Formats: sequence, structure tokens, C-alpha cells
Amino acid sequence: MKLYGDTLSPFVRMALVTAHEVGLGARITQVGELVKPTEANPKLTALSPIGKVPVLETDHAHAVYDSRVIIEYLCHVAGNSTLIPDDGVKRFRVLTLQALGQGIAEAAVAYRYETAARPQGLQWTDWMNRTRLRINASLDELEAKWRACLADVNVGSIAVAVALSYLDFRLTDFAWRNGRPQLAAFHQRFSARDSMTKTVIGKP
Ligand SMILES: N[C@@H](CCC(=O)N[C@@H](CS)C(=O)NCC(=O)O)C(=O)O
Repeated sequence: MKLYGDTLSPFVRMALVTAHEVGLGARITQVGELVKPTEANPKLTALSPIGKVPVLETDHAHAVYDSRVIIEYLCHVAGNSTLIPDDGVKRFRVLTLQALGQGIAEAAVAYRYETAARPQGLQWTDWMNRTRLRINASLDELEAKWRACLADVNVGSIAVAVALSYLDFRLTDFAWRNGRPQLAAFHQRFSARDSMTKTVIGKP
């Protein structure tokens, strides 16, 4: 299987962490692809008209995207039913936690594009303020309400751990640990997992 994209993208990293957690790490060949919000990458758009990473090309040459679908595909191929539990109550709790982690990552990537890529003078302060609020509210919710779900290894805890690492890498001024000791402890614990150390941001 080929996974397009590198760990600078939190969504690529979520997929890779999942691959390692379900025992498929060695089956993945990573193909680094340059992506820019203002320029289509022809290799990627040939696989996915959305043109974003990650895209997974299966051994049968099917393109699978986006990261959530890739993650589900990997669990399916591995026959893993713990990362996305079958049981109804647990399943939707975990999937909601995943949406929260992915939502933080989406907001953080968009914030990064706005602050680092958009030309000076064209930046939209109200949007930036709203996005900061969105991220901080999500982090507060994680601190207050998600401790039990974060204690397990599942697609939700993977998404949250990777999103927090992305904040550390790109948006240090968020200082997300301040006032959030539970979340900080979760991140420290989760970051020690093999799946995380093998997919450190910026390393191929
Ligand atoms: N919902 C998508 C988001 C993927 C995404 O935003 N990828 C970014 C990199 S972090 C990208 O490819 N950006 C290029 C672009 O905006 O054209 C997923 O979960 O896979």
C-alpha cells in the first residue's frame, strides 16, 4: 500500500499511527508529496480530485481518502475492532472523540495557512480570533469530559494525540498545556507509544 503525504500533515500522521497500531506499518510505503493550498499537485489530483494528503493507494490500485476513511480501511484490513469498537455506545463516543481531534487539527492547519502562507495585509483577524476560540474550547472540552475515552488506544485518542503534537510543532503560542494537566499527562503518555515515536513530525 502507498500512503501519499508526510508527517508534517497531522492527517497523514493519524493514518500512519493507525497503521502501526494495527500492525500494518511495514506494509505501507510512504510517498512524500508537496502540497500547497494555492496550487494543485497533479500526482495527487490524479488520485483524488480534492488534491489533499493523505491518499492511500491500495494493493489493488484503488485510491482511498480522506484520513478517516483510510483509518477505517486500515482497521478493516487488519481485522482490528478495538480502535473503532463495534459496541454502539463506545463506537460513537470514540468516533466523536475522533471528530474532536480532527476538528482541532483542521482548525490548526487552516490557522497555520492563514498566518504563515496568506500574504500580509490579507489576513482576517476576526476569523483568526474565532479559530483560536474554537481550538481552545475544544481543548477545554477534552480536559473536562474525555478522560475515560482518552485512556484507551482508539481512533479518537490517536487523533487527539496527533493534533496536540501538531500544535506543539506549528502553533507554540497556543501554550495548550496551561490549565490542562489531564490533557498534558495524556499527551506525554501517548507520545511514548511506538506508533508515535516511529512517526515523529518531519521525519520520513
Ligand atoms: N479532511 C482531510 C484533510 C486533509 C488536509 O487538510 N490535508 C492538508 C495537509 S495537512 C492538505 O493536503 N492541504 C493541501 C491543500 O489544501 O491543497 C483529511 O482528513 O484527510
